[in-house]
Amino acid sequence: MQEKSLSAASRRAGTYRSEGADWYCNFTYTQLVGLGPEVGIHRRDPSSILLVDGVHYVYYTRSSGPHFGRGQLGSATNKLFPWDYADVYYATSKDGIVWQEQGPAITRGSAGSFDARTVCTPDVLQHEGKFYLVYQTQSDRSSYDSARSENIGMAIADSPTGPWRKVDKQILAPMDDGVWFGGEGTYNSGNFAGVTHDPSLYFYKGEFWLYYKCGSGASFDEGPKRHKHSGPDTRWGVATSANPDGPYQHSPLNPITNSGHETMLWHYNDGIAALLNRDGPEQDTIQWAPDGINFEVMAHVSATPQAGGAFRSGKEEAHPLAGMQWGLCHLDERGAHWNYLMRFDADQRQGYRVGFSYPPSS
Ligand code: AAL
Repeated sequence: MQEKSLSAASRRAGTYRSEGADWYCNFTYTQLVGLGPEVGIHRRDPSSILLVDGVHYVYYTRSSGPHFGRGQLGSATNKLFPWDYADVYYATSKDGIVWQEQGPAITRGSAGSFDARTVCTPDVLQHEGKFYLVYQTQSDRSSYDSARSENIGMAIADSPTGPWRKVDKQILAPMDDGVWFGGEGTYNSGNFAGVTHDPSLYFYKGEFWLYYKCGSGASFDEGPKRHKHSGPDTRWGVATSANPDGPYQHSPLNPITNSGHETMLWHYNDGIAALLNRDGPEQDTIQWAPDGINFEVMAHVSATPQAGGAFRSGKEEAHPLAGMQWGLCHLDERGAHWNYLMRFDADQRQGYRVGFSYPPSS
């Protein structure tokens, strides 16, 4: 038989693997009661969600008052971002829709400490009767330049309501700034600022695995060059430790993704699955790594939740997407002046999958 001639697009299509419909979903969004839009208050970057004794818990960044943008870099007093001069608050809910803000879980440290200026973007892990909060910190330094002023902090409690005991120093500092891997004209060219943003903590293979956003474009003064063809080239790293509070070792394979902004991951099939949203050539994909490190694309998805924190049901092995059936995410300043939280649900009704419950039950 004569070989069919193929367009460039069809030739390319032959190089993409199909992992099956079970990895694919749409997303629906629901307004929350209690954590929705509020003039004067930013709520954003929600943690994973826990269910303890019939009550859901979420931790998130909360700040008040206006912010003035990166243009104020270097100013000692101005609030630059919605997550600047912020604290970590928590809220509870029976049904995942109506939430009651309970107050602060973690507040900024005293002047001069590594977490003096802001504590934000938390995640939470429940493990063997303890609760571990990890979060971004900014010291007293007046600028968010590539100086080593942003780190990851941890606090530990016996209950999701606290009291939280802060670990007295950062548990992870950024890798050095650097140059990607060469490949002029490819996505691996250019510089990056080493950061440790969006920490997310898991207990996996007998150790604590701390995923984070590890590269953020290039140094800020490089301007538009930071944005390659797929948006800011954020990527993720991981660091592991035998103990929850460290010392953590950055993986020598970092970065372990080439895309993705805020982290959201879950256990599946003895590996780790991830939703990579909004930035990079593999933006808006669901990926899976059999070893937690070497990720492959399983599905391309759209309208992905921003800064999602998934409900940790403990039943993640039931289905590829059981670890992110629903959760909270934020609408940030691209969509709302005062940032606020929303609920997302993974919806497979259009995939005709039988047996995937929608809306999900906890
Ligand atoms: C987010 C996260 C980190 C950034 C900022 C606050 O959504 O990527 O936390 O630093 O924006």
